[in-house]
Amino acid sequence: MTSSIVILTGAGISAESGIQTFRGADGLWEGHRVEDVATPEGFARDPELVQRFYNERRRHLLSGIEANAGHLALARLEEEFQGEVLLVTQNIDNLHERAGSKNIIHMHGELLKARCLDCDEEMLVENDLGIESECLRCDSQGRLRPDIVWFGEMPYQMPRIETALGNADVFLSIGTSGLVYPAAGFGQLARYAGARTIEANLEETAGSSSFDRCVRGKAGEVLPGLVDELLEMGS
Ligand code: BJW
Repeated sequence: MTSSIVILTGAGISAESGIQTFRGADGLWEGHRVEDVATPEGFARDPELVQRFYNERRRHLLSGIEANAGHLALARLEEEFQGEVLLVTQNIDNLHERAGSKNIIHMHGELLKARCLDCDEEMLVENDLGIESECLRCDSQGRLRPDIVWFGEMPYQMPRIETALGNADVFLSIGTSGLVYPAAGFGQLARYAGARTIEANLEETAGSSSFDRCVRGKAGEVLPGLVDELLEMGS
């Protein structure tokens, strides 16, 4: 009997909604050096460039992008499964929420949130951020940063994630290249702790060998069937 499922999602699950993945042809990094737009040092060097990068992505997300069949299948799993489903996403979009998932950890932060470098207040943001942006709590100007976990920073809620991985009966990894740690190590952690591990991806990844089963195909096409299987195992 399966009573606890932990799911990890990456950029691949949002690809069918029209959000670019990071690595690969036409990826989000193309035209940008990772060190310039995804590190605290890059932000300190050129905050305007970094704000522009995330402002464009925020506008794109709010421009009519919708959740796809993959997001909807995972929301159905959470709704209908008799046990615990924890969805850990590396994505900073809000498509899982829009599909109806509730028990979510955004381990790499959220595009629609900003954080104040002075008072650490976290706030919702739908408009562009810039050097004139003011903190709603302490009023300081130009001290808001996108609430994103950049390279060298600690991802959010790691103790909660590690506990869930240690207790999982099934670990399902979807649409992630398995190149960025600590998420890239979750499959192995869960497997050592006794979980059955499944990877769903278009292609083989750096982490494929640490999964008991690999399902190849687009998330929106393979997840509805995989969710049916998991629901049967849990009943
Ligand atoms: C589909 C599909 C479809 C496409 N259907 N599939 C040396 C060794 C080991 C580690 C390190 C090292 N040097 C430094 C590190 C640590 C570093 C790291 O991992 N670096 C590596 C690059 C080497 N990690 C960190 O710094 C992290 N912090 C940290 O480690 O803190 C210390 C710590 C210690 C101990 C415990 C815990 C912590 C922080 C990482 C922050 C990552 N941030 C980013 C950017 C911010 C978010 C944003 O701007 O959006 O997060 S980087 C970027 O990569 C983004 C993503 O969330 C992340 C993962 O990418 P993802 O999702 O896998 O996307 P892609 O594009 O790579 O892959 C897409 C996949 O989908 C592909 O496989 C496709 O095939 C597939 N696909 N269409 C199904 N339709």
